Amino acid sequence: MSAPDEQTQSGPRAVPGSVDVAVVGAGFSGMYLLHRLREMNLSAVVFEAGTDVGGTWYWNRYPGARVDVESLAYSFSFSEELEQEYEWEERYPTQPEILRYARHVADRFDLRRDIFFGTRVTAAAYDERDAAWLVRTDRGDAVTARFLVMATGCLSFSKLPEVPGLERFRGATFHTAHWPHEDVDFGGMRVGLIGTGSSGVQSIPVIAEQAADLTVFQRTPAYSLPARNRRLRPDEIADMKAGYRAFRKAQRESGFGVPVAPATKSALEVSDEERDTAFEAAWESGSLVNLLTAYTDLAVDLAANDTAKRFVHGKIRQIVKDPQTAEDLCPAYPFGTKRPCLDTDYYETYNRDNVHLVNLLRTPIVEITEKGVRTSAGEYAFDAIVYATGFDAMTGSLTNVDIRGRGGVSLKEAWSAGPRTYLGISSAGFPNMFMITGPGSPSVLSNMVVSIEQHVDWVADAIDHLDRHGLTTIEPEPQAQDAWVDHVNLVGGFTLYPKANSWYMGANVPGKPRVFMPYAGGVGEYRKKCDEVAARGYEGFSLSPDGPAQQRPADD
Ligand code: N01
Repeated sequence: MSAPDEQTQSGPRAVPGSVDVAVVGAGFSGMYLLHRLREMNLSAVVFEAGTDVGGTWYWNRYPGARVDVESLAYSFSFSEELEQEYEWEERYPTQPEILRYARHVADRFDLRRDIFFGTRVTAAAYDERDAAWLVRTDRGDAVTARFLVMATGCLSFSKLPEVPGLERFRGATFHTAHWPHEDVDFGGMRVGLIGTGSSGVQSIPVIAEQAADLTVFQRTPAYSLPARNRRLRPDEIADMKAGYRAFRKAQRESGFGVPVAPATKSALEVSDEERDTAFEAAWESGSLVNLLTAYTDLAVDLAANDTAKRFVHGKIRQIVKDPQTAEDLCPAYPFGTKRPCLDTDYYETYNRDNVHLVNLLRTPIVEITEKGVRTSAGEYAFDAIVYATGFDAMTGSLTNVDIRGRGGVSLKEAWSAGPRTYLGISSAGFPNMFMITGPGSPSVLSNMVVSIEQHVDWVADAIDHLDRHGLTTIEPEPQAQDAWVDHVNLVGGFTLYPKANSWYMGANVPGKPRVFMPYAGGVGEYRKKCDEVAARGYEGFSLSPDGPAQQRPADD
């Protein structure tokens, strides 16, 4: 173990010059990892660009922001005391409630003393001679670490629309992923909102209630299901707390990190009435996964998927009174192939007199002007524009840090044709660097907290294994990585996911390689694979006492 020795400065506390592990990000991943590392008596430093813990839930403060996994399931399982003492209020908690939870965890486990807030990691370079990472920040810190862990989140590098004139607009502008910390009041304002993914779908009904007028610019409609959110009842909280161990086991063995009864029938083998009853129950249940998992083949067979697609289209046409608006809101791509949304009164909001939908497929945005938004049909004037335009997902938060592995090769170069990882945890050429919920792992196709805990535990155990066996470096073997990338593509290819232009595919970022990035094999199967790899002495990784000898510089 390296002892914190020489010090560099970052704010009032001194950043240690050398640690065992440098962690980037103090969201759920970074917080739990720090806790695990401390339990192992390793020295660690966490750098966080925000001024507090929480990651996603620190940045995404837009009106209506909630998680769409139930609170009692979207919570840490590593501490039974934490599970028992924490009191969730709502079925689907608001952003402030989740941030409160993150802060509680930070305080309860005394995490803040090793976290450097307001500090962004700008570069990390692997020194082959010393088998260590040199991590640099925007505050001038330089820290040497035996291990680097990127706990930077899958949806944290935000993007603006690729249209000219963004800087010209004279009114107020907002991005859902960088919402101000103080209250924003749209009262009396004409607001334009671009983007109808989860962030748009959640914020539109709330902004519509405040604004004088709201115009929504939609390029691709979302499939959105009603959340049926409510306050939790004391009896259901007590039941969950009494049965938490069995529930956590079921989460870990499930497909999405959310236990659901496995489907037994094809959507095409049942009568229309039976299917409608099942779909109606899923719609009423207020769940993100119940509709997609109602039948065995909805995610893999187009004809089966069409039945779910028609069902949701029917609901949209029933709710939205203006027929043209209803048609514009009906997605053409298969259900579930872009991330579905959970909403409160999303479709109902289009029945309000002060809400208008602009279909960008008919009239694309030409430019942002001083007054507002110009489409091919004309100019719309606004007092404020909200960009709900999403993220350079899964890879953006990794490739936009100047990470350089062996031979000075940058991660951006190494992934120029798409991300290449072994197990979504690490990448060949980047020894002793781990990613929490990286591309090639279930990550965004799962309850993130379940996947985060699994990765953090795996990484902590891997470091422990190295230390116990007198080993210094761990790095994927290129053949194992190639095989894993092929497997991820093969499994993705069995599903309908590649059929949509989604951020899962990198399709929302011009020029980004079109690759299905998450692993679609399910969190249970994936966990088994990771456990097997570890049990077989980290099969597919090269473990070395002093770094891969053949890679050492000639003068060494
Ligand atoms: O981002 P998105 P998000 N011109 O990428 C449109 C998680 N999340 O922030 O689809 C016009 O989904 C873009 O159009 P298109 C969740 O995993 C979770 O909403 O690319 N439009 C799309 O409509 C989610 O999936 C929660 O054609 C442009 C929208 O902007 C993920 O984060 C809440 C455009 C972006 O939607 C991302 O969600 C919020 C352009 N140039 C987020 N560029 C919960 O747990 C982009 N768009 C509830």
